[in-house]
Amino acid sequence: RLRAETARDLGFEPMPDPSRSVAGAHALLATEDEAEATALSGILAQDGIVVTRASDVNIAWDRLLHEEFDIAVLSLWLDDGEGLRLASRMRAQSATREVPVLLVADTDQRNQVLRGFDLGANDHVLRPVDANELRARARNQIRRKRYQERLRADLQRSLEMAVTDSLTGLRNRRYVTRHLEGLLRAGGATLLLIDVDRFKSVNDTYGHAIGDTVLREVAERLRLHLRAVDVVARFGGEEFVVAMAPQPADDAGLVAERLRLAVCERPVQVGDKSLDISISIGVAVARPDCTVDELAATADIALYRAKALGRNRVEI
Ligand code: GH3
Ligand code: MG
Ligand code: MG
Ligand code: MG
Repeated sequence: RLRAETARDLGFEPMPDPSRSVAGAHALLATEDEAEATALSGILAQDGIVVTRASDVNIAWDRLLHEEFDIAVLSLWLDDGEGLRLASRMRAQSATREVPVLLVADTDQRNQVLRGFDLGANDHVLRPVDANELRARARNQIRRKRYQERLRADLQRSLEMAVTDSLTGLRNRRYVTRHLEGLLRAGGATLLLIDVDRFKSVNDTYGHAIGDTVLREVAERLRLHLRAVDVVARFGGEEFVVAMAPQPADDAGLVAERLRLAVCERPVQVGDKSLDISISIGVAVARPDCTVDELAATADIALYRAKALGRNRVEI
């Protein structure tokens, strides 16, 4: 488990921030009663909430679909009880699913309010509406919704980081291993194992930072010369892999040859330095029931042969 400090360093908030202003939040206010609409708008405006009014269910739904809201304040009795149906419709549609619903109800509508919770409403206020209560409940829902959005964005970012190699921006070893497992389960895979030639001497001659720049440039050339369906990853160190659908060895050899040329055809420019870089590639086509490790081992044998035969070449 992440320590709290680590989580904070990574930008995760432990909970919604109760001191955070809701000014600028956008509310949909749907009530059939003009006077109530004016009164509730005025109350919400005290927190800087921008209110869009809707006097019936159709107008409300249209607004919800076409504008971004942080909260929907719905009169339960809207169009003779359609308020609840609107709440449940909001939950059924992805565009409105995350918008909190605050019901405005009469004291004798408690049962409908309870049903409303089952349909996805988040909170309620009873008439006569107490200004401070409405404000507090609205703020609470808006903050919760914004927090949820942040968590979702953080999760997305974390997932992205978990599958990305930070030096090159390519997929990482973990990802490509899973991807290969999937390809093998689905019937087969082709693997290119790529190793930069005499890379140690790049580091020794020019330093590690320039070595890193070369790795980024090699990664970019590989990426540019592959189809979007082929997964290219940094496997570790100065090794890369390409995972492709099963195909005849000769076809895979042509792809590998294209990549080899893309790397060696023109020097890598780093500042005023011009470096001749090349790669060797081992190609492996999966046999039935082969595992990722077996596929990688086969490609490794081919790669070793490419190195032994002089480097800057493809072996199958
Ligand atoms: P060969 O043609 O046989 O592959 O020779 P080589 O020098 O590339 O092989 P070797 O495996 O001996 O050296 C690989 C070098 O790659 C060693 C290591 O310092 C360097 N290396 C590994 N990871 C990184 C990295 O992330 N950045 C940099 N700059 N260098 C790295
Ligand atoms: Mg190596
Ligand atoms: Mg080596
Ligand atoms: Mg090498």
